Amino acid sequence: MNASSTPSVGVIMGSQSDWDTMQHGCEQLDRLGIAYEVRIVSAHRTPDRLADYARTARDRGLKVIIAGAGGAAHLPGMCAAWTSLPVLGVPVESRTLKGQDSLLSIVQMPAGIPVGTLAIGKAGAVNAALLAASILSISDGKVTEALETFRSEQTASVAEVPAR
Ligand code: RP5
Repeated sequence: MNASSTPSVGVIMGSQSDWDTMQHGCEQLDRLGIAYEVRIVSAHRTPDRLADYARTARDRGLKVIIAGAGGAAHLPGMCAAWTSLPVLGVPVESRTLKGQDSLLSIVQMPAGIPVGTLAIGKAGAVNAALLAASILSISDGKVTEALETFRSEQTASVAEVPAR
């Protein structure tokens, strides 16, 4: 984890069990050199922790929050209710419904309180980190550079002919 400077991204998740998914987003933030913090914050098991976290987030210097949750995934929406920072929701793949429940819980926010919803699982966690980087890049040239380098390297890594 990049702990050398004030975190600009808050990565929160509803349970320890979400870490297997959310770690991929954290690894992407590491690759881009973006400082972040990680917390377990449950909308229903630790509601006061969530309120405190989200209400103080902007004053503590956070600029974007990535929230991952599974099942009846209230966390991103409730977090967005407590802060006007951008909140990116990652639907964690649930055991029973394979994350369809998480996706629909997060994406179907009523008009007025938005949550930017990503794909279910690892792809969503990685893309949440990349989207957070895009948001930060508006006012941070170092992040812009890191993001463009990542994209160039990704492009260069794609073979033109498939291995057989
Ligand atoms: C949600 O319930 C969490 O985000 C997690 O994805 C899901 C299951 O939690 P555990 O029962 O594994 O703690 O709140």
